Order: sequence, then structure tokens, then C-alpha cells
Amino acid sequence: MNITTAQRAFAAVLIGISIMGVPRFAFADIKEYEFQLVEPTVQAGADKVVTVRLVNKKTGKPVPDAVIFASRLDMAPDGMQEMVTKVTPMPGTEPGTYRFKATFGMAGRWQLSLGAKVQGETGTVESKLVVTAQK
Ligand SMILES: [Cu+2]
Repeated sequence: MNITTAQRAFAAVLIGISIMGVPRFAFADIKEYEFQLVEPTVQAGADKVVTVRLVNKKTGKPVPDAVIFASRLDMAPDGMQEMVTKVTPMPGTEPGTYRFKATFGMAGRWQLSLGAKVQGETGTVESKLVVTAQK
């Protein structure tokens, strides 16, 4: 092996290390997080509470202290996207759960649109969950 070949081999090893090293040092993927409904149904009527859990799918653990925003609740799943109801955030009862108060003026399927910023992660968790309001 002459010097040029040795240098080339060494350079190749360095490149290999840097490529392989990238995923190890990168942030966890924001797609590893998801919202889950704690209860899939709610009673139709005024001031009902919907509870969602934000979880890390890899660890299965709830994710506390996320900043939740851009929530919208409408009846798009039943073809009534114009039927929108106000969503009021409420304090969670346990870490990693997030609660919202809303008036479900009609029985049927309601779509809750959520966004979240997770501490230490870039990007946004976005999710649409379907809650069924029952009479
Ligand atoms: Cu409706």
C-alpha cells in the first residue's frame, strides 16, 4: 500500500464515520410523537371535556410540558366542516395529558385538530383525532 492509497483509505474511513455518526447525534424525530384520545367518545352537550395524551411512540411514555396550539374542533368527519365549536384548554390531570373543554352541540363525529411543540425537539407534532359525541 503506497502513501496515496493509505491516505485515500483513511479519508474513506473518516467519511464513513461521519456518515454513520449523523443519526446518532441528530435530534429524535418529531414523527416519533403522537396524540392519542384517552376516551374515544364524549356526551353531546355543553362544557364537555376531551382528554388527549401526547406519547413518544418509541418509549411509550407520555410527554409532559408540550406547548399545544392551533386546536380546532369541527364536524368535518360527518361532512359539516363549517360546524365549528370553541375549544378551551384546561389544566391536565397528569403529566403528558392535555384537556380541552368544548360544547358538542350535536351528536356525531367531531375532528379535533392539534399541534404541539415538544421541548428539545424541532418541528411540530400535528394530529387530527376523531371524537364521537353521543346523545
Ligand atoms: Cu353537525
